[in-house]
Amino acid sequence: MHSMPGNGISAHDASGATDNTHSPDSGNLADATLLRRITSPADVKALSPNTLNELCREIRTTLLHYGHIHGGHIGSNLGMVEATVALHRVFDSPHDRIVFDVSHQSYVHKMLTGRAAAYLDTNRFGDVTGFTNPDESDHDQFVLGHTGTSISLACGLAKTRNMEGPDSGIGNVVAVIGDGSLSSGVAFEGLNNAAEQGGNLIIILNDNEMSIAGDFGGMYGTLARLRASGGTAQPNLFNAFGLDYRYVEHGNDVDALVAAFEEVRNIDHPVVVHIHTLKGAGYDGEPTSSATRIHPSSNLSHREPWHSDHCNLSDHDPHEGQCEASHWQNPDSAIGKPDDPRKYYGKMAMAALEPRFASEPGLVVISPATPGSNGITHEFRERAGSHYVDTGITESHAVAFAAGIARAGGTPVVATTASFFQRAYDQFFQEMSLNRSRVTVLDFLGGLSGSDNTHSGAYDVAMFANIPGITMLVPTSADEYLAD
Ligand SMILES: Cc1ncc(C[n+]2csc(CCOP(=O)(O)OP(=O)(O)O)c2C)c(N)n1
Repeated sequence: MHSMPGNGISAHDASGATDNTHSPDSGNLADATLLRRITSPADVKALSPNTLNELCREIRTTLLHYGHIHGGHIGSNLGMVEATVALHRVFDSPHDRIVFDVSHQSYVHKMLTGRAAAYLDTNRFGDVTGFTNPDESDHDQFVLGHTGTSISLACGLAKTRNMEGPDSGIGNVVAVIGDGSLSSGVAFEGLNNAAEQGGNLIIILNDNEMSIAGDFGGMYGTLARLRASGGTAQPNLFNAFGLDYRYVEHGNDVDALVAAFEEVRNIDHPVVVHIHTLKGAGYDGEPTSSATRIHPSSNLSHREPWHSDHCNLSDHDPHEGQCEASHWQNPDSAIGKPDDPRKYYGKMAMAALEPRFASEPGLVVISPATPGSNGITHEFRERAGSHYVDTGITESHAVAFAAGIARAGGTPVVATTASFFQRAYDQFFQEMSLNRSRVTVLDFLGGLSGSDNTHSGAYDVAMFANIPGITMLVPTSADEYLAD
């Protein structure tokens, strides 16, 4: 059991076992009396300080209930409950601009900005989208769904404020970015711009030690040492970019966060506030009163399913990311549990590649941080060893990396979702096409599909078809798929 101080939140049992504590009926939403009264951030500010924990408890119950019935990025949002309450307690949105990276963690923000009914009332669950959207609210700055751009967008908002002053109508500018999203190259471009630009810019780094799967990359050792040292370890990645830096160990303690955010509100230069949170906090039910926070750093794989759900949270396969019921039945599943098409075809591809590892040392499967949703199971990754590389959220790098492997005579297979490949257009063009690099690309969820506007694969044919030398195959059956 992992617990945090102050608020008595607990998370998933380290064994990975999933309990059924949270049936759709668990938590009496009729009791969400505080949350029901919140119609704007002004109402959060009007609460007495000692009711903030109760508001967080109500929000967490609401998220769990919503997740059971509707699905969504519940793990990410559970970890951000206290931080979002503290943001709206301290900052003055929409005058102060809060930019959520990816924005999959913005459910609590939506609850606190006039949209709580869309999470409280079952028959209104479809009222809001899963990401921020300015068409929904003035408190939402951008339509987003891809990672890593929040710092750049925030730099842009801050630049205009710096140039136009009060006429811009922009106060503090806050970017909220996860540790996983920080691996996106564009995030580093944003960090690099921020210090040079100067002026007020507050970057909240929500470090829950996870991307969808585990984090990948040398940078994460640096973050771990910062966490272990209470933010004092050297080298400090953010100082190296010329940025001021603060650390908050108890990132699920609303009072600690309010204090930290108050310190940086109206700051006159860019600052990174690194907060240590727990993804899925509160998922396993009954609160614990333990004052000891034990973070499950040693075994995070069991938390991968918490990233997002498309159905009942208690119905997890502990090693899989989603459990969306669909008409796609996995014939290999002993219990006949259906896989969605991405997983179904992804698993099939991995099953075909795996026997080749023994005789093809240069065969490498590359996933830019999206293994679970594409059928690259935890078990497969373990067995594949160095034949599998999760490059982090790095589509551009992943494609260029594959081109390098191909040039050296290896056999790269790059797999991710079609809309994320948009990030790598130039690497497809230059590193792959102009260099005639032989790379196999597994392009999931391409074409017209049921995804939202931020994840639509509708542009993949147009994108790939315009790059010389790419042969695009669209199998219509498992036989065709494996033959390709
Ligand atoms: C360009 C791009 N690639 C991949 C994804 C898929 N994706 C969505 S969220 C996410 C992980 C984000 O991790 P983190 O920023 O740490 O946030 P957390 O969910 O842990 O709070 C990934 C890989 C994406 N949205 N955009």
